[in-house]
Amino acid sequence: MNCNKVIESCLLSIMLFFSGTCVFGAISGNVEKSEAGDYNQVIDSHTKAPISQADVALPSKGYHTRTDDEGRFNLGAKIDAPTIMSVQKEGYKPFSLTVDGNSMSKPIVIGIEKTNPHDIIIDKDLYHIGDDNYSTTSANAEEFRVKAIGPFYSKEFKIGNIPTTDDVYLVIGSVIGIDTKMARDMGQSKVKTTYAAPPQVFFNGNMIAELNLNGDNQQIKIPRNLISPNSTNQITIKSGKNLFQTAYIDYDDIELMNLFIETKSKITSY
Ligand SMILES: [Ca+2]
Repeated sequence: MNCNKVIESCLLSIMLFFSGTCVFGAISGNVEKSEAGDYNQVIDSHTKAPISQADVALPSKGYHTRTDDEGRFNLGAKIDAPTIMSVQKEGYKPFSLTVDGNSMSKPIVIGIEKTNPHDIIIDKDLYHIGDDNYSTTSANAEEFRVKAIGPFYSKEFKIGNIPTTDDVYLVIGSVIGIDTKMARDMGQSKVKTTYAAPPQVFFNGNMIAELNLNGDNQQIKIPRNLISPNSTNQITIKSGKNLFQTAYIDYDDIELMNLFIETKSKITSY
């Protein structure tokens, strides 16, 4: 393996896309730049061993493949706009990365991480939230191949007993299509004349974050007093409304993938 530089995907995306809740050094995966002449590969981020039979997909394009015995894979689909790519393997945290034709023009090595005992995978599927009514200049509009589930996503899931010494985070693996003013100002959305309110994230009915930008590995700290331990908890993500459409309600159409709960000990070693 000729890996000379490790770039955590969080770092990779945070510079351009991130809204500011990311915690460095504690993310669910990373992308290692490989030297030219290599191939796409999935490895264990700690042991660096290749991972065979991992599922690699571009869900919005309906494209699926698997890594071979050396962890190698080819993307047989043309990527002309930012698209969510996912890598899934039993025993590992679900991984996703927003890729485009440029980022996939050179081979990449993706390091995925084993799940921790307290991690909770809420959802590994891709969802389109909104109303299927969007401008062709919207951020990532050309990638919306999955029918909208409506203006919000909601799911109940069990949380066990989390040590009081742990901080708890909701991690959104990837999100594309957000057309907020900030996304427009950052060049993520090409919509010139309008923008939308940010999608809102609720935990057990309390708003814990607004998503202003598209990107990967957005980590949102969940206040401990909102968590019901050893019980069912609920996550809800509501799409924002187009703030310039008064004749009818136009929800911002977004796509998101990979929701999970990560816990981190407050006692960290650097
Ligand atoms: Ca819409």
